[in-house]
Amino acid sequence: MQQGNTTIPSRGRNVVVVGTQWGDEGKGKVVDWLTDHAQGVVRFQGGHNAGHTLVIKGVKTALQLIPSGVMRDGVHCYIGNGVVVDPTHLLSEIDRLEKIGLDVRSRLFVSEACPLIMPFHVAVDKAREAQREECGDGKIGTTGKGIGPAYEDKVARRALRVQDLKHPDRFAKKLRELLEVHNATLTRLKQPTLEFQPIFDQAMQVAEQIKPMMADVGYALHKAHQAGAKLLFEGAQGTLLDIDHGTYPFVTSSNCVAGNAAAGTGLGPGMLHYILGITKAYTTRVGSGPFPTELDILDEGGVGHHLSVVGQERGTVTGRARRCGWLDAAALKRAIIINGISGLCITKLDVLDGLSEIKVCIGYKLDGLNVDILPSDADDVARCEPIYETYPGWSEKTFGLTEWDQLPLNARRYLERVKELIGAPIDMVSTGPDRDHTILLR
Ligand code: 2SA
Ligand code: MG
Repeated sequence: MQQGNTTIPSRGRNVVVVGTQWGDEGKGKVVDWLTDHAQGVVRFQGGHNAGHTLVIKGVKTALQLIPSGVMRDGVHCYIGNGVVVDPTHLLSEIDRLEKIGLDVRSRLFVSEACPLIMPFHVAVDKAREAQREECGDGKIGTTGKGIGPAYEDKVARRALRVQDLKHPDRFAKKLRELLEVHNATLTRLKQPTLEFQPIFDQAMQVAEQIKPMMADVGYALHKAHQAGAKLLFEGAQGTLLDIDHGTYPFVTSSNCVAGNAAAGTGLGPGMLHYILGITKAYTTRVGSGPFPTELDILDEGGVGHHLSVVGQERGTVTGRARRCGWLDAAALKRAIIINGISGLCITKLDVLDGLSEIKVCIGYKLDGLNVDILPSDADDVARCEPIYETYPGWSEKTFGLTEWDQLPLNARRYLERVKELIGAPIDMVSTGPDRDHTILLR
């Protein structure tokens, strides 16, 4: 993968970009940067719960469902079968992008096999969260977009899919069945039920606009690859939110790990040549669940507050304040193994500017024992006490730097140590939100 006259080393040409933490690592910016030399960008999981923020020439754009490649003229954008699609949201996101002058419809390809998110999924998602809170079980802190209930229908083999939008009779039959299931849940949760007709009418209305974008995405990717296209697979959320490998049940409902770039698109795993892990120079988490290195973001003058304010750590979709803490190398180690990371991009290094000292968690004390990797059981993670290494910080500004040699000595030492601790190469460093605020290391 090339950028300017520099090159990201890869054994082949297709790159998978995944978050190695709890999401919001800055994947959107990196995908946009890499897209300079890609012909296709592909989403393979999640839905419009994702919030990928891009800053181009000082102008900020947040994407939720549409691949970040849309910001580059002529780049093809694919929504793979692993993504859950809210058709009404899809059209509103397209409209928003068209308003800023982008041509979207002619280069967006939506897999016919994507499960649809319908209004009752949103209602059930929200009602369940309210119930969890009421029962004192603690909310998961979902984005309230209906993601979990939509994936439940997929796994239960009853989901409405994008292809059903082409067949009104089939759509109506499946919709009635689904409404029965979800209205029963809503009734049990003491929430109003939903009616068939408005949902059906709305779906048929959006269907007309979505039909021209429907595609056999797996085959289209295969043909693009055969024709020499470089493809970028854009992960959403992060490894520690993965339905299988994350801090279950405080996770999202899809596989966020690199392996799903194949199953979630219909291209074989041998076509995934380079796995780029995106890691923020500290850690954030939005929503509930254990977070060993968490700091108090409300303690003014404290490091947590610094990270939250300087890093502008708020949910892109929900506006929620993100929880903040030190970098956790023991959690990263897990992410590197699961994803088979080829190289890392460390983002938001500039947020650490001005801190007198910087800590990294290198393992945990768990029930009196030393542990060197994030445990898989969330209850164990909640009992983990981080073991830290402490390094001197730097007072110089790293914001916007583009060369390794321009970084303060302590920043370089910090990155070298992180590399050693996690056992994966750092191939890129991002020093600000803009495309150009990027250092390439190899
Ligand atoms: P869901 O809605 O079922 O996927 O929520 C389940 C958990 O997954 C977390 N999650 C996220 N975490 C970080 N970033 C996400 N995207 C938005 C962003 C989130 C936002 O980029 O900021 O705006 O709040 C994202 N999407 C899902 C979620 O917090 C739950 O912990
Ligand atoms: Mg985000």
